[in-house]
Amino acid sequence: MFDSRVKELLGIKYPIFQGGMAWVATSELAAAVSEAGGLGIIAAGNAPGDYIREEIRKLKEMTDKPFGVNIMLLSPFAEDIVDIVCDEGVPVVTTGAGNPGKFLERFRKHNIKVIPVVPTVSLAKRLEKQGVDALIVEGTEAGGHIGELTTMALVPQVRDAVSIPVIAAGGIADGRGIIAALALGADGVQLGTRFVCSTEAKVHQNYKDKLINAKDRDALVTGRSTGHPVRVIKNQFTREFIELEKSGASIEDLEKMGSGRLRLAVVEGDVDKGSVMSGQIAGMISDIKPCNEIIQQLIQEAQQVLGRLNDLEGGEIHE
Ligand code: TUI
Repeated sequence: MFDSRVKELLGIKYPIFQGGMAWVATSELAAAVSEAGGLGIIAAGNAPGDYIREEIRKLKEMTDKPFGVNIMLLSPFAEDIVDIVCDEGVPVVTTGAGNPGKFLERFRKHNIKVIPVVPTVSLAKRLEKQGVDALIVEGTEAGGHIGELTTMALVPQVRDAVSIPVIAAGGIADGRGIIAALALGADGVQLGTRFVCSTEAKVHQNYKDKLINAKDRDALVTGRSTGHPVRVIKNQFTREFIELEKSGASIEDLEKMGSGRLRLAVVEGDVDKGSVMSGQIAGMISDIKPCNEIIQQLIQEAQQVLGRLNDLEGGEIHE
């Protein structure tokens, strides 16, 4: 079903990545996804280097399968994390929230496969020229910090503009989404919100419940005026944040209000005052189960969808 390029590049069974979600994507979650045949990814988020070094070592105790570390480029510790991934022999690095150009030479020297998240065709082309191994092409349906374009519009445009493998992200939570991404020209997929609702995600139960109870229009975007739009589930915090945004508050005040909110929701379980980051597909998720069951179900569903499409008589679409 899947093209073999990503599997061969990374040595994984299925080209299914687990998104590098700050606070959520710990060594336990990443190890579980890698053990299940996908690519598990530890998120560095805004965490300091020593903590991430420990997480990498913990993951290596739990699995000997390939894994990745996501470097959030807005982090004050991003440079330290680059040192640490080079030091610890991490096989794959993904990056988010910026252009990783200045670090690429060092990753190459350490034989690290680099797969940046891109929200535009222009950044995709620039990074291909600079020698990255693949791209995660993330549409605005995703949770957390997002770009403008939808997965539907962005993936085929990047596909046409580059020849390296493309991993589609944003709005994918089941087998239908996987086949849709492949139809758009992707070689693999990345899922975030689906893996938050897994047994192994060390996320407060209140956060998981909030996602499971969410409906289609509950994920909205805050912070467009700050230049850092973030998709979250609406709650008391988003109402207060939007009110402050409308009142013409400074970017500094808005960023101060947002700081520490993700931890508050994920770790403390305060889903009223915290930031419950989520993709638009939260309304599709109705259960919490182990990562290996999630991945097996994704594969099974994708095969069923392919069968259904093949059964369309003569490949024609009927009225
Ligand atoms: O990074 C993410 N999602 C995130 S990061 C995060 S932590 C955070 N919290 C509040 C404010 C800001 C960050 C929560 N969720 N996804 C990957 C992603 N990368 N989405 C968009 C981008 C991106 C944006 C601009 C990648 C590159 C880029 O380049 C701009 C440039 O410099 O060319």
